[in-house]
Amino acid sequence: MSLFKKIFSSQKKESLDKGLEKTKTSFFSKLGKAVAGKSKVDDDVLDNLEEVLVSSDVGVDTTLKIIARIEARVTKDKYMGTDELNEILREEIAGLLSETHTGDATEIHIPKGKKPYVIMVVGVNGAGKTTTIGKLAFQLKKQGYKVVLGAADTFRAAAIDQLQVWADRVGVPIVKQQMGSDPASVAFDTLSSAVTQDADVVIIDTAGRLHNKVNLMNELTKVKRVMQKVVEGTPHEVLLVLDGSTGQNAFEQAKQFTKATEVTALAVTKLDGTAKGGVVIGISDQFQIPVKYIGVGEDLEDLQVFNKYEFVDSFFTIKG
Ligand SMILES: Nc1nc2c(ncn2[C@@H]2O[C@H](COP(=O)(O)OP(=O)(O)O)[C@@H](O)[C@H]2O)c(=O)[nH]1
Ligand SMILES: [Mg+2]
Repeated sequence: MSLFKKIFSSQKKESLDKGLEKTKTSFFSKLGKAVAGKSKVDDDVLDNLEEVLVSSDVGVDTTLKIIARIEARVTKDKYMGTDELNEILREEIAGLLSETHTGDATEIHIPKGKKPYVIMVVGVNGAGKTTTIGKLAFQLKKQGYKVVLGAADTFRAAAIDQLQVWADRVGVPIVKQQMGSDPASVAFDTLSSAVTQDADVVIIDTAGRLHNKVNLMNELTKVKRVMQKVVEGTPHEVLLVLDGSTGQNAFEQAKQFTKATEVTALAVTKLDGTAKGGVVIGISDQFQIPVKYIGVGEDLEDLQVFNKYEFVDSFFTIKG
């Protein structure tokens, strides 16, 4: 591994550790209480552990899988100490997540031969779509890709302005129309412009306001159909942005959106501001759709390519 890579990954680790701080503090304090006065992992400890995992937003189904794995280990090793629990959790959760064959990338991957590669970003209002687009554009540009943004969230003037601010910060072109215009028409213009400019990646912002599934479905379907008139097979990626600080509600949103449109990747944001970071473990386990990115802050650099091993490692490491 080159020195640069080492430096980069240690920076990444630092910001991940920092981003997960609230989650870890809360988790370990609960775990401490769960094993207080117990030296061995017995049924009581397992019961308490189940509660800790559920209350840390890992989700019931995933928690049950984790407990079953630990129970199996306790059956083999009856004298398993509670001091080992941390390490055991780390191993078993990594093992569980390794059954899904995603979340092991370390940098953004844009497939060759799809030019422009079109990413449509969806999610409810306030989830962090526009911010994630800005951060993503920053990283893609740094990796050498030519990026164009499309402001297809035309519902509020502020949404268009906000994307413009990010475009200026990052230094990438943006295609927009005035507030209230047809999102599909903005998407069409964006792709046309990207083709003319010979851009590598297009990222389309969308509105999350559509309060019912039929509306949402119709609008996203229309945006897709119109984009396909410019570039065949687009969008190549539909990225659903979920607000991690909403915990179980993020699961619900994922369920709703996957019913409304074909989501191909997930981003979980705002992990830095919450103790509910365990939600990423549950979402990675429960959905067939890979978590590709996590948001760990509001700055340009605060979007990470999700790597489940790095995540679990950071989650279960207590700073000495
Ligand atoms: N702390 C933190 N805040 C974030 C993160 N991602 C987004 N936000 C904030 O969440 C709010 C809503 O984000 P925005 O991108 O406007 O959401 P949108 O409505 O889905 O486009 C803004 O104040 C962002 O700064 C994150 O990873 N960490
Ligand atoms: Mg927005």
